[in-house]
This record gives sequence, structure tokens and C-alpha cells, in this order.
Amino acid sequence: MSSAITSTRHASCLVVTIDSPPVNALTEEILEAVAEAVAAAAEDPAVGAVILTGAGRTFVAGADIRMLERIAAGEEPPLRFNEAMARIEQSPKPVIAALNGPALGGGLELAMACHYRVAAQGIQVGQPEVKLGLIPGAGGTQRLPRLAGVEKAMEMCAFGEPAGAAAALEAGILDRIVEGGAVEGAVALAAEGVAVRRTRDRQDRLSDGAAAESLAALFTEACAKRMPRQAAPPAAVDAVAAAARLAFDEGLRYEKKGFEECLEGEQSKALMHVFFAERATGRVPGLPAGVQPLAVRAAAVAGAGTMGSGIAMCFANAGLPVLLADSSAEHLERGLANIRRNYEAAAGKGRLSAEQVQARLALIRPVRGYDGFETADIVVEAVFEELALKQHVFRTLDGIARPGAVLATNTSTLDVDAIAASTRRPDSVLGMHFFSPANVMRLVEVVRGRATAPHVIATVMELSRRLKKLPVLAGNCFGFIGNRMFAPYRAQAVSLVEQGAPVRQVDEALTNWGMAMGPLAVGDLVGLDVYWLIRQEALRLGIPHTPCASFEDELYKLGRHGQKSRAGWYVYGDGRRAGDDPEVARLVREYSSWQGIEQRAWSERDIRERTLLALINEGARILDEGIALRASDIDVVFVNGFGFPAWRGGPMHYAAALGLDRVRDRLQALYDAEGPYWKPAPLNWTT
Ligand code: 3H9
Repeated sequence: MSSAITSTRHASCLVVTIDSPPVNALTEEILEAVAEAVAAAAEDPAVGAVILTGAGRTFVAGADIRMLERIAAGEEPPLRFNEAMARIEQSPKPVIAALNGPALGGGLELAMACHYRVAAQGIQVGQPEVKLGLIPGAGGTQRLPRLAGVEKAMEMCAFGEPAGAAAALEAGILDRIVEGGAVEGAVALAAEGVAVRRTRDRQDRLSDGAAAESLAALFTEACAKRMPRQAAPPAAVDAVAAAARLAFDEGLRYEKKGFEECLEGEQSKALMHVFFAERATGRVPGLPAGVQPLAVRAAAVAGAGTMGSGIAMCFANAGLPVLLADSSAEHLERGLANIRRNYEAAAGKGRLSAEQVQARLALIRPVRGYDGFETADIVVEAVFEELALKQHVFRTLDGIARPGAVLATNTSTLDVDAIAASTRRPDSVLGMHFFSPANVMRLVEVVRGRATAPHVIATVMELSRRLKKLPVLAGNCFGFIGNRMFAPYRAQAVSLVEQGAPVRQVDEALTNWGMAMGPLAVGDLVGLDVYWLIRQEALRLGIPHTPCASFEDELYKLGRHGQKSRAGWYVYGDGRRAGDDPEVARLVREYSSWQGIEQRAWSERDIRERTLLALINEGARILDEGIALRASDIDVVFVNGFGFPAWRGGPMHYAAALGLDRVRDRLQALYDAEGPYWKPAPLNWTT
């Protein structure tokens, strides 16, 4: 028997526990051992029923994703999960799944192969495979519609969102939710003398084939809107629809084929990469062993603008009291009004109760003149992006904050060391770059200064996770990881317009490829005034790969600052809908002819190649300089902060999947034709 399985007796029940930390992920060996234990129980006259549960906080988090990666790479043979599931389901004695924690993917599939499901309160069940670019592959698309109906099964398999215990009970997935432990609940159910009842034999909740096909058409359309260009969601819908027209075993074969096609595809490789990449960011090599994060019990935020008030919400959302200060009473009032509006909107959508809104608001205390800042364990500065101003604020904070408090700047580009140098405690200073809107976006770049102490880094990495953020450690340079890479990418987009590509064509070349927004439309959203300021600062510092002049400067000078002025690269009516502006086309022609820039036609492919090569090459430099700890951290930044499609894995994974030699050849060809801008950086990572 596998060492990951233990069997104990509870009255006449055999309790089989899967104990494979951290999350009881299934391998062939573990599932085989479960099936063997169930078969052995069938032969044992002293055993009346089998109870299957998980050790720790999880029932089973699904198939082992590392194992799936190896199978996809051809390093391991295809799975035979269905055979083991069938043996469990065929048991002549009742098998009861006792869900002590989440049952996801293969975990829910295993639970559904059992005859009954008893759950502890607060657990979740789900088929999240689509988030890994897969469809359920061990019977999920066939058993779930038999328990919960075709519509519910399509929803869960297509979108991958988990269902809470109460919803799962109502849907028919669970049989019972118990107050105490799941195993005790399952023992009680067994004592009632329940009979064997196989999910595969259920027909009562299956729609007829035609009704399932109509539902499938609706869900496929919804998938195209919610998860455009992804292969797995419509394939999952299709496999659930098959349950309504095929016999069970035939349905399983249909599902398996769909699962294997997805597993062989590039999208699942990219999404599995992102899954592990997001979990790797927290590991910081080189921190001294035993370094202890400081306890953070109270926070303070300096600056109540959009960023400052969003950051204050992050603390309050995590249950931490936070002071919010601004030198202007009007700004403070506006910041608080925004916070209130935000919480009320969340309550309006049913995401928060009225009591939660009140509790969170009560945690945010507005103050003038840094009143009470001496009590904070961390202060986050979020004032206007100007070095002298930030240095002034840090000088003041240095005189107020208690010794040992962490002083973080929310700068998005500026020199963290120059800010730290305005204090007498640079070891307590670091960057904490939230993305806008700070209360929504998960990404935080944690920027380590030259003097930042290891325990300060450890504190902010841990605190970020407490705030439910995704922290990525970055070195100190202009723009850190994200904005530094975004600059040459956007610069290429602008340059292509200067060379004759229509504005919309440039944006669509990238959105058609999967980017959430085009690079020029992003300019209008963020503000062309903001990008102008960044370019000026880059110019002042002599940052390479940032063009010293561009047509975007002209738009800025004309007062076309983007959405805020209703005109930038596009024009905006009342809403945010971007309209083409013939005036921009005229201005750019004039600009290019004045600059002597040659005009030509560009294909979407050319546009993508240049913008993405510029992005990847800068990523390679960042990696080479040690600004990012690993290539996958860069991917996490782009997927979570810049709308890079997760199913392409992030820029570094995408480049590696294309082949780094091929990327180098294309850069070299551009370098030979157009000069130093395209000089290939060292391209030698694996993701
Ligand atoms: C599937 O089941 C396919 C089947 O249909 C068919 C097969 C034929 N495998 O997230 P956390 C690791 S596909 C391997 O930080 P939390 C994770 O990397 C699978 N490892 O904890 C991390 O490792 P480390 C469908 C896994 O408490 C550690 O566990 N299932 C797996 O915030 C802790 O993870 C899913 O998609 C796995 N399946 O959240 C569920 N899961 O410490 C994926 C986790 O070294 N998992 N790890 O960095 C989750 O959603 C969350 O991990 C969970 C816990 C909610 C369970």
C-alpha cells in the first residue's frame, strides 16, 4: 500500500485517509492504493462501509499538477485514473466520501465515484481544470451532470468556479453537511444502513440530448466572452453535453480524448506554468536562515489619492487598522468618499454585508498631519510620483515613525535608494508598488533597496500575502520589472504608428492575440500626461531603450491626455468607448513627414513581432541584471499587472515556448537591419 494512505477502523467502518501533504494531490499510485483498500474492505466481513477522507485541511486538491506536466512532456505514460475510479464505484459495500476540506478537480471526481458525500461546513467543491487549460479527465464531465444536472455541471466545468457547501448540497452534489467532523458524519450515515448507489447509474438529472445541445450552445457563447480564445472551456461544455447522449463508459472515453487534447496543447502548459509561477514568487533565495518577519498589527498610509485610499482598503479588508493621512482636507474627504462608494458598491453586488462595510470603514481612520503615525508597524507612502516630494515625506516620516517600523513607498518607477537616503534608516525602507485599482489588483512589486534589511523584505512579502496580494520581489531600477518592460513595448507601438500603422490596427494586433488592452489604449487609460512625465524622468536619467521624443509627446502637448480629457490616441464620448480620430491620423502623418520617418504597410504579425520582441528582450535584460529573481516572476507580473494572457504563460514562458534560439535570430535580424536598439540580450532561461 502507498505510504500516502492510512486505514483505521471506526465502528464497522474502514476509514481510508489520503495523507499526502500539502494538499493530498492524486497520483496514479495514491489512487491505486485507495482502490486497493476499497477492494480489500469488500473481502473483509468485519467491514460494513468504507469512508474516504483527506488528512489536514484538504480532502483532495485534484490530480498532481506536476505529474500532469510530466505526462504532457511525454515523461510519464497517460493516466489510468478512470479504471481506479470504476473499481471504487463498483464496490459492493457503501463507500462514503467524508469531505474534510476542498474537493477540487480529481478530488471531486473521486468523491463522485463514491456512493455518498458528507461534508464539513465551509468546504468547497469544484472542477477548476479549465483554469489550468484542461477539462476534467477522471469522469467529472460525466458524473457531475448525473448528480447536479447538465446546466450546473456545464457552469462548473466551463468556468471552473468552486461551489460552497450549501450550494453544492442544493445542487445535489453533496448528500449531507454536518456540524462536526466529516468522518464522524460519514460514520453516522453508514450506521443508518445506507445502500450502495452508483453515480454512473443515475439518469434522473440528465437532460435529453437536444436540451443539452441547446444549453451547450449558450455556454459555448458565454465561454467565448468570458474566456476568449481558450480551448478548454468550450471543450468542457462539449464533454458535459456528451453525457446526455452517450452511455456512461462511452462518455468517459469522449471526455478522455478531450482531456488528452487539452493536455497536449500549449495553453495548458502555459496555465500550469502560471499556477506554479504564482506560488513560487514567495520564495526568496538568499534571505538568511531564520529571518523572522515583524508582526504587523497597525498600518498607516500617507496620501489619500486614488492609490492611497485603495491601499488603505487593502489593510482594512485584511482586518488591520489603518490611518489615512493627507495634507489636504479636501483630498482626504474625497479619498474617504471613494472608499465608502467602493464598499457600498460591493455591498450592492452582494459581495459584502452591511456589517462588513461598517467594520471595514471603522478600521480606516482619517488623520491630518501624520497624527498617530508613531503607532504604525508599517507606513506606506502614496503621494504624487515626484522624487523630491517623496523624499520630503520620508524625511518627515523618519522623524515620526517608531524605530523598526517598515517604511514603504508606492512609487511605480522612482529610485527607492534615493528615497531611502532621505532617512536615517534606509534598512527599513523598500518599495511596495501596488497596481491600480489597489483594492482590486493582486499584484504587488516589492522593491528591495540597496540597504533594505532581510527581515523587512520578509515582513512585506508575508504582509502582502496576508492582504491577499501576490508579491513579486524586484530589484531597484527605473520602472522595476513591470513598467520597465512595458516602456519599450509601448515605445514600439508608438513607433509603428509613426511608421504608418493605423492606431487601431496596432491595438487590435495585440488584443486579437489575447492582450486585455492594446498598448495605445492603455496610454489613454493611464493618462498620456503620466507617460510623458515618466519619459521625461527616464530621459533625465539617461535610461536606455526609451525614445527621447515620440509622437505621444505631441499628443500630450496638445492636451490630449487620454480618457481624462476625452481625447488621446482615440476620442471618447460620454463613456469609455474609444472612437477613431481622423485628426490623430492627420497629425501623425504630419509628424512623420516632418521627422522624415518612412511610411509602410504593416501586418498584424509584424506589429506583434516588434512589440513582443521589445518586451521579451527587456525581460531578458532584467533577468540578466538580477532585477527579477526568476523568469517566472516576470511572467507573474505581466499576467497579473499588464493583461498578458495567462494562457500564453507570460512573456518569458511564451518566448521559451517559441524557442529562445528563434527569438534570438529574429532580434539579431532586426539588429542587423536597424541597429543597436534591437541588440539581443542574453536569452538563456527555462520556465
Ligand atoms: C485535475 O485534477 C485533473 C483531473 O480532472 C483529471 C486527471 C486525470 N498538484 O495554493 P496553495 C501545491 S487538475 C500539485 O499555496 P492554498 C501548491 O503548488 C487539478 N501541487 O495553498 C503549493 O505548493 P508549494 C485540479 C499542488 O491553501 C501547495 O500545494 N485542481 C496542487 O492557498 C499549497 O498550495 C486544482 O486546480 C495540485 N493539484 O490553496 C486545484 N494544488 O507550497 C489547485 C496545490 O510548494 N489547487 N498544490 O508552493 C488549489 O486551488 C489550491 O492549492 C488549494 C489550496 C485551494 C487546494
